[in-house]
Amino acid sequence: MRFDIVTIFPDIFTGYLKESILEKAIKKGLVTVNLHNLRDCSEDKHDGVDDRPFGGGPGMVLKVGPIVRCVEQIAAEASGEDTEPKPKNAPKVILFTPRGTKLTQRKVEQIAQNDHIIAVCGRYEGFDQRVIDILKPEEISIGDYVLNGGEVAAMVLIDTTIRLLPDVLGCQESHHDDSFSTGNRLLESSQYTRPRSFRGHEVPEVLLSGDHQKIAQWRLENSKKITEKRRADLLKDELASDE
Ligand code: 6GU
Repeated sequence: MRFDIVTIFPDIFTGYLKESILEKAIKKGLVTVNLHNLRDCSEDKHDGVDDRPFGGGPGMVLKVGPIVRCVEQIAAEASGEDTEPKPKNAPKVILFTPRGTKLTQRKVEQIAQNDHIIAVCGRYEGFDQRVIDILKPEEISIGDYVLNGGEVAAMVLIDTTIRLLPDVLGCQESHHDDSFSTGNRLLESSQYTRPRSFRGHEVPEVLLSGDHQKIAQWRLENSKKITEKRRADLLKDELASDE
């Protein structure tokens, strides 16, 4: 899977790309992440990528030209590249913005079907609408709160999609039982590891019993209790069934 990230702060990503599961996936050749500085696509010598909104109002708007040129250039280069295997489809363009549709595990599963994603990170007050009219991206938000920009959201998308790719996770970290994945609407049950006793707080006896059926039952009950208390909406979704 290939990601091209368009941002005015490419350095935000460098630490994240160098650690843990993502670093391993990149080294194994399973994931490629290319960073593009939007300023390299500005047309004026002052590196302008934003301007004041027509009609007035606070803040700045990301200009249409630099983003459209940058995304088109990435797509053109990718289609002309002599890579094996050839990309199956045109790249999917994603725009990160608080007014996008919300990223859910189901949406992540859909997006992970693409082998090439071009993700544009918003800043300031948003994008010139013509970016959306021309590139026809999917506008994505990661939740009902406001970030300073789409960079953290882009990292969330990379993180959530690559763990669904074959061979990215070891069996130790398998994603199949993850909360929110299709077919699982329960939050994780509580976990314990050594020591058995810490400051008078004991591990539940059943987990030490070796009775796997009882343990599975305890975990399911524990999951249900936690889900009911914190996220009753997930249980309601299950009743409403899958679309
Ligand atoms: Cl993708 N961008 C910004 N700026 N704020 C957000 C967001 C994205 N998702 C949630 N809040």
